[in-house]
This record gives sequence, C-alpha cells and structure tokens, in this order.
Amino acid sequence: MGTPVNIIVGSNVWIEDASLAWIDGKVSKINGKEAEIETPSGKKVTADLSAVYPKDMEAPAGGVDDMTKLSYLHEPGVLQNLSSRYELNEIYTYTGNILIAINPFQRLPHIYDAHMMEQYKGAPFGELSPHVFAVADVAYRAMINEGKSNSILVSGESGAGKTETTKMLMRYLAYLGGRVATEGRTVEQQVLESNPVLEAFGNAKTVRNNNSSRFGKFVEIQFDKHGRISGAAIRTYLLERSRVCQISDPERNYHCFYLLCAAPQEEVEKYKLGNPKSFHYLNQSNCYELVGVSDARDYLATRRAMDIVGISEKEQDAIFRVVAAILHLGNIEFAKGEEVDSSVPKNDSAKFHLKMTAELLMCDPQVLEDALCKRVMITPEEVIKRSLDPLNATVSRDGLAKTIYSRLFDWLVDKINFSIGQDPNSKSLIGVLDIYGFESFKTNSFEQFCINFTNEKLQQHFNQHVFKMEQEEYTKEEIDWSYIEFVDNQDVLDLIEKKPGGIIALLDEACMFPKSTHETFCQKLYQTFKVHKRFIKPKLSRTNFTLAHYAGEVLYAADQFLDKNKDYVVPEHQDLLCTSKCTFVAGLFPQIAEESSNKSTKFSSIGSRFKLQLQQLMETLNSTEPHYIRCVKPNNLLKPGYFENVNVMQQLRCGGVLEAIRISCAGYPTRRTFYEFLNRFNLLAPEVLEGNYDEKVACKRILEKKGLAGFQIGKTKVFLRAGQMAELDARRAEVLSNAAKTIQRQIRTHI
Ligand code: AOV
Ligand code: MG
Repeated sequence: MGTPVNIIVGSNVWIEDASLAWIDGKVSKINGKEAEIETPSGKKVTADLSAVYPKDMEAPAGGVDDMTKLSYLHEPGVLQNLSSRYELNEIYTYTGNILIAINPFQRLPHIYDAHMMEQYKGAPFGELSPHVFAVADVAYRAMINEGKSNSILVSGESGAGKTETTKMLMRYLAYLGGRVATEGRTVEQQVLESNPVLEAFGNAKTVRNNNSSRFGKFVEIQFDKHGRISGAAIRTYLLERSRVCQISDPERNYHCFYLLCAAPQEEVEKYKLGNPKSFHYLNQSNCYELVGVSDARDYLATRRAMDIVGISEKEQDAIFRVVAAILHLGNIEFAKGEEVDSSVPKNDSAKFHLKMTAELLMCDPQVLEDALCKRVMITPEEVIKRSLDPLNATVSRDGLAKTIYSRLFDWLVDKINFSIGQDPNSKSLIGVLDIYGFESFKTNSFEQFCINFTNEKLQQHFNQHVFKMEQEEYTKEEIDWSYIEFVDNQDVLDLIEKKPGGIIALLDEACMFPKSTHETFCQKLYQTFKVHKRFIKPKLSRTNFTLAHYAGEVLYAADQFLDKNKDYVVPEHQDLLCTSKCTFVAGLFPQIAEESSNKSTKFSSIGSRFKLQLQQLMETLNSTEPHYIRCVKPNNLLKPGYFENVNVMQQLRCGGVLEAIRISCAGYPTRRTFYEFLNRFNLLAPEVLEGNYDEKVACKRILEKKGLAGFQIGKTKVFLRAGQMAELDARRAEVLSNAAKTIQRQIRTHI
C-alpha cells in the first residue's frame, strides 16, 4: 500500500517484522536502496527502502475513528490505529462505510444500554463514535427514507463476534421498530427470543469459540409502512450434523444436550438421564461444563424463550424427549450376532438404552432394533433382509441420530417462522446475515468446502459493491479516475459451482454412480482441472486437492466428500419414525407420497441444495442496499487485552478490508447530488444561489470559496476526497451556531 515518500535519515518509519507484523524505528542511514533503521530498543535493522513506510508522528495517540482520516494510509498505519484504539476499549472503527469490530472478550460497560440506543437514534452517521447501532440506524433510515430494503452483512472468523454483533443489531432494530409493549408477545420480542432457542440447538463449544454457531443464519426483519416491525423470517444454512455423534476433546456437543442433563430433577428422571458423562455422544470429550455458564439456568431460559416464540408446552416436552432419545440412542452398542455379519445389542445396558430410545420416540423397540441392524434389499426377484455387522449397525445408529437432530433443528426454525409470522404487505426489510467466516484448518473437509464457497460468494458481493460500484459510479459521472485493479474471484466460483463441470456437479455425479470412491472422484478433479490456475493437485496425493481461494490456499481432504454430500434418509429409519405414536416425531418424518417414493432413488445432494440456497441468498442480498461489518478476533486465547498483530492483519486481508481502504481512499469516498450538496451547504455561500444559477456551478463555487481542492464535479454529483465532508460540515456548524447566537441576541433585544 503506497510507496515511501521522502524517506530520509531521521525519518520515523515502519518496517515489516515476522512476529509483530510491523515495528517502528528511526532511519539512521541510507545506503542506495537500503535503509538502516534503529528501533526503540536500540536494535539496528536494515530494510529495502521500498518496504519502509513513513510513520505519522502527528497521529492522535488514541487513534482515529475512521481509517479514511489517517494521513498515511498503509497497513502499519491501519494496524497501529486499531491496536491503539483497542487498548482504550474502542472496539469499533470505520473504514468509510465498513464497520470494523474487534472482539473485546469482556462486557464493556454501558456500550449497549438503553441510553446508548437513544443516542444513536437518528444521529447522522459518523457524528458519534463508531458503533453497531450507527450501522443499524443508517440501514433503518435508508429503508424509511428510500423505501428500499437494506441488509447488514456480518462476517469474520470463528469467535470474532459475529453472533454477538448480530444480536446487538437485532436489539437495536427492535428498539427502533418496536411498539410500546402491549399485552401478549410482540413480534420484536419473538424475533429477539429466537436467538437463545436457536443457540441452544445450533451452538456448541469449539476450540475457537465457547458458543460457536454451527449453522449460518439470515434474519429478515420486515417493516410496515410506519417503520414498525411487522414480521420476520429466519433462514438457516448447513447445520453441522456430524457433531451430534462425534466430538473431539475439548469441544462439546450442542448445548441442548447438556442443558437437558441439568434440567430439574423430575425431568431428568422422566427421561432417565443423569450425568452427561454416561452418554457416548457426550463423553468422547472431557469437556462438560463451560466457565461462567450454568446449564441449569440456561435450560430454564431456553424454555422461557420457547414460550415466547410460541412453542407450546406440549411441543417443548416432545422436543426434549427427542433430545433425550438421541442420547440414549448413542448408547446402543452392538456386538456380533449369531448369524454371520449380523449384530445385536451388546449387553443389558445397550438393551436398556434401546428400550428407552423406543419409548421416548414412541416406536416399537423391535422395529427400532431392526432399523438399526438390518437393511432391506430389493432385487428384481425378491425382497431380502440383510443383516449389518456391528460396525455398520453403529454407522446406521449415528446416521439415525444425525437425521433426527437435523430434522428437529429444521422444525424449530419453521416453527419460529410460523409463529412470528410473515407480513405479506411489508414493503421493505432489513436482512442481517451471520455466517461462518473463511476457514482453513490442518484438515479441511466438505464443511469447510461449503463454508469457503459461501465466503467466495460473499467476497464477490463485497467486491462488486465496494469496488465495481465505485468504479461504475465514477464512469457514469464521467470523472477522472485511474482504475485500481482488484482481484476478481469469479474464476474460483466457476470452478466450484459451474454447471456442468464444476466441483459440486462432479461430486454429484460421483455420488450417483455406485462404483465411485473418493479416489475416482479426485482423479476426475485432477483430470478436469489440470490447468486451472485456482486448482492445485498436491504432489503424491490421490485424495486431496487444494483450492486457491481469495483469502489463501486451502487443502481439502476428499475422503468424506461423497458421504457428506448425500442427503439421504435410510428408508428403514423413515418407516420407523413416520409411524411413531408421537405426532411430533411422526411429523418430523412426513410420509413421502407413494408416487414420489418411487423416485426415491433420485439423488438429492447437500452440495447442490446448499448452492441453491446460496443463490437465493445472493438474490435477496442483491436486491438490498448492503452494509458491512467485519468482525475481528484479536487473539486466539479468547481473552481481553491481547492484540495479536499478525493475526489481525491476516483477518483484515481475508475480509478485503485493506483492499477496501485502498480503493475508497484513493478515490472520492464522499459523494452528494448537486441538490443534496446545495441543500446542506448553500449557507456557506448563499450568494452563489442568487439569480439564475446553475447547480453544478454553484457547487463548484462553494467548494472553491471554502478553499478545498482535489474534489471532482461529475454530471450529477459532487465527489469529495476523504475528510472534505467533515471540513465542510465543521464550517456549516460554525455558521449555524453564529446564526443561532444572532437570533438569540435579537430575541433578547426585543424582549
Ligand atoms: P462468532 O459468532 O463470530 O463465532 P461470537 O459472536 O459467538 O463469535 O463471539 C464469541 C465470544 O466473544 C462471545 O461468546 C463473547 O464472549 C465474546 N464477544 C463477542 N463480541 C462481544 C462484544 N461485543 N462484547 C463482549 N463480548 C463479546 V462462530 O459462530 O464460532 O463463527 O461459528
Ligand atoms: Mg456465531
């Protein structure tokens, strides 16, 4: 970013440093293209002049609230600004219209209280300190004034604070668009209380976040013509199903399992639960409790939230009965049966849990056992019941647990949507997106593939708005603009989603072809994308592939891609549950009509369905005015007070924040139509509007009279450089305040 200007001996500069990202120092010598720099600790370092950046010694100690106000806009400047603000607990900083939010990992006093909400209500953007409320306020005002839908996209890596930010946004919107509390539940209350319900069933402790959302969420808040909340719709994406039966230390399963184990005694007894340590689905990890969290209290809170979102007592009982059933199901262990390759419940304990599962799911225990241990094979000649060996019976059991749980989660989402209700007359909405950020682990599987695909999509959306829109606007207005290149990621998107021929399409093909394995799938990928510059075949590997994402390369292990892509409910499981005597359970597994069940061989894929969901999401987003919030995780310790430079830098790069800063500052971040401009600033030079005036000329005169330079006058708009709007506003405030004083004086003299 930027090139060094006038670096001389004595200059204060920033230089790159492997562990701290950037360190500052003073230039002590210059030899040709190299500079010798002395750091405050007395160390001497040499660096190439092109890698030395000037340090702004005038920069305010507490940082600036908008990056566009920095005098030297480069990476070290940005980082220094964020870090010095973070030290003062100023966790929010603007970059033009983008809000950067750094997780404080502690409750900061008062920053989200009612008084704060009152302050931000209707305040012009940028007037008060940066805040999530300000972003929500802009979105709300824009919606009211322009009648256009808005969306707020919150992104960041796991634990960066997306969900907390989203909740604050929702609270603020509920405050703006809420009604005075009347009897009964209000829509906004229900919208807010949907959060604890979904978190209980869709969040879990992971190594990265004690309350990690294991699903993506788009909440669409609908408003009536008076700007009041009139309905809402929640869409969720890709719940992590594997967690239900597989967890690794020190993570946890979904919160609801632990909540239920901590429920009041009579419930625990009713469901024959007890210590979470006794359940296989929970005891694969040694973590049962969370610091600062009471599962018992959260159980009651979840129940209360369920009441508010309109889930009846009876339904709640059924929900927790199903949760308990899953725990018992996981404890059904299998041993070899008498026949070859068959299996039976291993011992009395397994039999007990089988009986409990059947009881809780209200189905026949023998049918349950058969559904777990046997498969019906239909051949043209006959129908054969084939036994499964203990290993396959266990796979069948886990499959059943995952299916039930994901149906339960979908039921909750549907129920909440139904109960909050949609407003068919709503003209505009504000959508809030809380979705997993880019992920790159040591081993990456199908989940990461989908997550990173989402992020590519959102990155493109971001690019298009921040960059393309900017350029298009300049072109349309026919003003000077040296185009800045940005990396377009359409090629990665094509690689993933193109039909036919993209990775998802090839995966579906592989899943439909009975003989394919992950190896044949990978071979096909290697052949097809031999020369694709975003696809890399790792040397020696036969089952891995690397994609060059916008945020970096990610190595995917394809060994479970085929299994994870199959959206398939074993017919025996379906038959078992759709005949449950419990209407709730049966309702989770509606009987498929005879006609379509013949087509049940028709393949349904998670990848393709997800792609479609994403397409719909993008369509919705494209019809809205977007606002971006980038959440940043300052450290991996999840503790307050630590600001890890390299870590933060990496996140700013991945989120496109640095690119956006570069673009918006290089150009003209502020623009106003002539009319708007004159409306606001004519009082700076009222004479320019006298007589027959031309709007364009009048704008230019005002700017010149105020001694501003570097701005541009387009066809319909004035384009201002970073900081110029603030300067004009300051002058305007002066004029207004003088005028007010004069009036007061006049009034006084009249009295
Ligand atoms: P995430 O949504 O981005 O991660 P969360 O919103 O769950 O992250 O935040 C993680 C934790 O950081 C929270 O549980 C809080 O303890 C803390 N935190 C975040 N924001 C704030 C804030 N503004 N004030 C105080 N504490 C905060 V994930 O869902 O894992 O991708 O998948
Ligand atoms: Mg989250």
